[in-house]
Formats: sequence, C-alpha cells, structure tokens
Amino acid sequence: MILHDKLSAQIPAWRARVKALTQDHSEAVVDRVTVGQVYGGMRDIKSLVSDISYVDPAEGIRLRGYTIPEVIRQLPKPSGAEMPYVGGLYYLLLVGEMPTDEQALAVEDEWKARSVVPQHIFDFLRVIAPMAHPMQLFSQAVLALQSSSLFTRKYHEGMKKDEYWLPMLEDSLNLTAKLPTIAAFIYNVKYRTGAVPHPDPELDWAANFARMVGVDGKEYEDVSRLYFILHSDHELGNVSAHVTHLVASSLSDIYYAFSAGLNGLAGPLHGLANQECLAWLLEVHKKLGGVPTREQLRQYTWDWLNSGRVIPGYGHAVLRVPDPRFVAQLEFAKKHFPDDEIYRLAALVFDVVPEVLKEQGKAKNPAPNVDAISGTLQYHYGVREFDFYTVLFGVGRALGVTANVVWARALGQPLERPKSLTTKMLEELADGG
Ligand code: HAX
Repeated sequence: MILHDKLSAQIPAWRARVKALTQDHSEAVVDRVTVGQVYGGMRDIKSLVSDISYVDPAEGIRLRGYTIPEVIRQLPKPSGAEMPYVGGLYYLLLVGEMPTDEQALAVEDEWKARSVVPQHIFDFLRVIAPMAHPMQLFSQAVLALQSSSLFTRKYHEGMKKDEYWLPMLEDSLNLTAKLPTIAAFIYNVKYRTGAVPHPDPELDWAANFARMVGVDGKEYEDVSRLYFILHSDHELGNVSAHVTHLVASSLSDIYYAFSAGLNGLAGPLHGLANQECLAWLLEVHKKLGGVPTREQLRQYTWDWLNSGRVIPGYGHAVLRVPDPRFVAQLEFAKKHFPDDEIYRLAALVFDVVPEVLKEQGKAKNPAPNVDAISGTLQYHYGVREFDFYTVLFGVGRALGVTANVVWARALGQPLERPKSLTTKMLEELADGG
C-alpha cells in the first residue's frame, strides 16, 4: 500500500531527528507562560507539535508548507474538475509531499476498497435519529465503529511500540473511507427518505458524497472537494484536533479519539459556528427584507452585539487576518453565483462586520473565519438544513486529525498530562510570594 510504503521509508529518519532534539536539547526554553494564559484558555502556549500544518496569525494555514491557493492549484484534479481529489490531499497530509495523479488515485482506490459501512451502523442511527442532532449521530456512528479497531485488537494481542502506527494507519483509512456514506446517510435519515446510500466506484471520495446527498452536477462535486480540503487541518491546538490528539495519547484507538474530537467540534465557539452563521445570515435577510443597505446592516450588527451575543463566523483565537479558507470559498461563490442573495449578503457582512467589531474594540481579530461563508455555498446548492453543516466540517476534519494521530504514534508521542495549579498558587506567584 502506497501510504504504508512512503511512511515506512520516512519514519526512521524522523525518529532519529526527534530523539536528537529531545535528548540533546530537552532543557531548551520554548516560551514563557503567563498567569493570563493559564487562566485564559491556554491561548498561544506553545506546547504541541505537528509537522502537518501550521497557522501563521498574519497569513493563515499552510498544509505541509503549502498555502491554500497552492494546495488548490497543485494537487491533482479529476479531469474537467476545478477542485482537487481529496485523496491527494490525504496523501499530502500523511506523506508531506505533493502527490502525482497516480499517488492521489491510489489513496482514492484505498478508500473505495474500504468504504462498506456495516449495516448495524445504519440500523442504530435510524433508531436514534428522530431525537438527535446530526453531530450526535455522527459522533455515535464513529464510536459504534470502534469494535472494528485493528489497533485495539493488535494492542491486546501484544504489539511492539514501534509498530503502533501501522494499525493506526489501517484504522484511519478504514474510518475515513466510510465517512462520505455515513454523512450522506445522516442527511438522508434526518431530512430525506432515510435510504441507505451507496457510493459509485466510478466517482472520487468527495464526488460520491455530493451524489449520495442528492445534489447533482459538477459544481457541487467541486464544492464538496473544496470544503473537505479546507476543513481538514488547522494545526493541533484547535478543540477538535487537540481533543482527538489528547484522547489518542492514552492509546485509545482512532474511533474513540475522533468521536471525542467531534463532540468538541459540536460546540458553537468551534465547528457549530458554521450552522450558526448561516442561521444568522438568513435571520438578517428575513428581518431586513432582503439584502440590506450598509447602514441597516451596521445598525443590526450593533444591536446584536449590544444584546451580548457574538457574530458567528468572525474572530479567531490565532488568526489576525481574513482566513484564507474563507477567501477561497468567497472566490468560488463570486465566480459561480454572484447574484445569489445570501452570497451578496455574506459579502456585505464581510464589508461591514469587521469595521463594527473594530469600533467595539473587544475581538482581537475582527476578520472572518472559515465558518463565515461555508454555509452560503451549501445553501446555494440545495443543502439547506443547516444543522447538518457541522457534520460536513467533521468529515473534512477527520483527514487532518487522523494524519496527526498516525504520526503521533510513529514518533512515540507520550500520554498528554499538563499540570494544573490552584488559584491561590497563582495569586501567590503574581504577588511574587
Ligand atoms: N463577535 C462578538 N464578540 C467577539 C467576537 C465576535 N465574532 N469574537 C470575539 N469576540 C469577543 C469575545 O467574546 C471576547 O469578549 P469577552 O472579553 O467579553 O469575553 C473578546 O472579544 C475577546 O475575544 P478574543 O480574544 O478576540 O477571541 P477568543 O480567542 O477568546 O475566541 C472565538 C475566539 C473564535 C471563539 C471568538 O472570536 C468567537 O466567539 N467568534 C464567534 C464564533 C465563531 O465564529 N467560532 C468559530 C471559530 C473558528 C473555528 O474554530 N471554526 O470551527
């Protein structure tokens, strides 16, 4: 298998590099930590390692060193498509090199061979669907697959530590292969006939999702490819990536770990912001009778802020510029449906809200994040049930977190266990006592 061979070839040199760094320089100081950071959600404390992606506050994400426009331009694409194979992106995340067409297709083929979802998953989801939010269904579906974990089986059979990454890669491929079908089923069982979808072996991973969710046409296939690529990875400190990494650090398998990560993604300050954002746009559109004037929108934004609520899709814990993932989706919408009312409203919000947030002076970053526009694209192509949107985010996020966990196992990253202090200790420390 191509990923296995490529990783096997790289891992010994990486292990030697990490060993040299940690043995010879374990006392080197990375940064100082302040009371504000300890009591402030650990913001910007540099205490995690990922070579898969990095978020520069002034530039945005790079995946394996490539900016979003470079990733979109350079990854191999299906013939006639505007957006690349997601299989190529997964190769890039795992291997760290831009794949050839053949290498991207090899990952797509691996996924096809592993895509069958056991019937009991559909049966179980069908029972709980009427009461459950789509994110609960998604998290439970991933957890229900846990009994198939190769890592857990091999661990209990007695596996050497330097082999841990092998079943982790197998589990990661088995899990990610099934996600388009699981997500499409969640959509169908919540909002359509409830039919079990079947992937078409002629289509790539993302195009299969598009078809199974019931949207025809090349444009939505491209939206799906773009969406999953953009949501894949955003370094290791965000809630979904960090939770997955943390849980996996106890040697839980990827099913336990990613299910936990999805539960973090389901919070409104993280992934759920994408459904909140579209809801907000629709509410503005309804209350102001269409696309408003700049002045009407300014007033609406102020009234909203004065009622103590946040503007979903704006602000970021790390970024200090408009998110390039936002920009890529805005450009797609501008090119393909410039006259769509919700797109025009989202573009106006981009023009007005940062200015208002700056005047308010609270948010450190008044610019849009990935969630400010993603729902606009889904809504345009007919996926309008916005409480489904965070599931889409989760399908993409699986690619990044699984790649990170495979590498964490390969490099023997240990159990995560930071230290907590009491408030009294911090007070004494602040007093110099
Ligand atoms: N609207 C109004 N106020 C905002 C704001 C926004 N969009 N963004 C930040 N603020 C406020 C904060 O609520 C905070 O207020 P208090 O001091 O009263 O608590 C203040 O500005 C400082 O916050 P910050 O330091 O700029 O931001 P944080 O690092 O604490 O939080 C968040 C980052 C993304 C959670 C924040 O900007 C926010 O709530 N945004 C809206 C929700 C959102 O879009 N979330 C998705 C983020 C991207 C992501 O993870 N996607 O999955």
